[in-house]
Amino acid sequence: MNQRINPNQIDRKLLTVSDRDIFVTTQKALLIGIILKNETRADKEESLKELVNLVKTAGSNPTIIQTKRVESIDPKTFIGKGSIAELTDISDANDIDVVIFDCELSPNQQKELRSMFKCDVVDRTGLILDIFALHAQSKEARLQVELALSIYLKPRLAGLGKTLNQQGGGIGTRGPGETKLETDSRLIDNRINKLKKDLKKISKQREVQSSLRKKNNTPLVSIVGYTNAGKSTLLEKITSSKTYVANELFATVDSLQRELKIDGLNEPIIISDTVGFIQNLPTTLIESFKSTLTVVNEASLLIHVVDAASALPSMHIQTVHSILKQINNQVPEILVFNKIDKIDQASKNFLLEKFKDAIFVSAIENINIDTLIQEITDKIFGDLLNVVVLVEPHNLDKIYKFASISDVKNSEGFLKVNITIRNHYLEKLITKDIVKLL
Ligand SMILES: Nc1nc2c(ncn2[C@@H]2O[C@H](COP(=O)(O)OP(=O)(O)OP(=O)(O)O)[C@@H](O)[C@H]2O)c(=O)[nH]1
Ligand SMILES: [Mg+2]
Repeated sequence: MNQRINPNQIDRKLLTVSDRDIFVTTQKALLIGIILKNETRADKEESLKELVNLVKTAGSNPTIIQTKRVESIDPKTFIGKGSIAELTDISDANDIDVVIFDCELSPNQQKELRSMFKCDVVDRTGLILDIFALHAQSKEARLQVELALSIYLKPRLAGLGKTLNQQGGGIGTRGPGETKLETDSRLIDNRINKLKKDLKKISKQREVQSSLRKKNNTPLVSIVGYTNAGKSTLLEKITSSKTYVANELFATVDSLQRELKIDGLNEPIIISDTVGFIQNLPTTLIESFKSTLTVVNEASLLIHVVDAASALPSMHIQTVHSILKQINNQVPEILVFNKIDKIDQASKNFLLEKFKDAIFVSAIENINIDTLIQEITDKIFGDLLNVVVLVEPHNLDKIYKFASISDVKNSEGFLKVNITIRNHYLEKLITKDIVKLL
């Protein structure tokens, strides 16, 4: 069993050495925000705040935060020599264990920076991969994370050299659960191929489940959204089930499905929770998680959850839309602003004005959850209609399952029945010649 580990108690350098070494002090991290040409400090503020949360979630301590303007990217070191000299002084003076850049570094840049800082240097991608490794629970998620990490690590192995082999790896070099990543460059390709094969097997099983669901015509709704928007909390609230909720980024890495039973309808709706999105989500992760993300593509409806209290809800919405586009998703969505208990009336009015079709809820305070369930039901099963239909007497039994009947009259060998029914079922009964509309 993969045991959940409290990230606040992990020292990454020692994690893979033995269980005894897990509970030691946290690493001190120096965070470096990057402002590129044509970008403003304000543009990058949110990204840097996010980096702080990512570092905390990964179990390190964001001890010092620096921002550097980069006019032109140095192919060897990303930031210029002057800035590096300044930052290495800060790192030395503060006994920093890991330097984290809020950008993507090439394997060579990472190697060069490691030797300059004389400690571990990690980029945003490495950090996100590390959190995925920490949080992956199911076999599939763990294989997917290991695949993404192996692909990321492969060109970086040369730069890690002895450090990695002796210490067992830092952020971005540790496998999911207790797995030790393959660090021998001659063997890594074999491992990548094996992981791909194993994942293919699991995705075949997923296909079987999905075709069963399709055969039974069970509707599937998928919850998507930016990380930490409250997707798992909402799933828990809607379906009255237990899921893992935490104030961490990427608390959910596995895809999870729950049934929503609706009063008066005899078919459940399957609601799936999945991994959250973030700006600059590493492409290797999207690739490796493709099969988990197929659930999002197979859904007939998306619930797109947005944290109403976030500083940049529009940026979060755009990020989610652009990742959905990358996986060729065209499923219609209901936009849901969650955490409205955290915002004041003025902010709510602003969002109401800007996003007229959205639903505003609080999963924690149970505000408007019924409205959301109603909206999901209406979208999946169509409107609730009150109609009079003609039915042959022997077919009356077949209607009870789908409709509530208020009045039955005889009419020239037929029954004239007044029913209340969802459009989805009415169409089904008409196509099967069980009822005729009057
Ligand atoms: N105030 C408030 N907090 C909420 C609400 N819904 C969720 N939260 C909190 O937001 C944090 C994230 O919730 P999750 O449900 O784990 O969010 P998620 O979208 O599943 O996050 P990831 O799986 O990490 O992408 C937790 O601390 C929740 O308690 C809400 O309606 N109001
Ligand atoms: Mg979650």
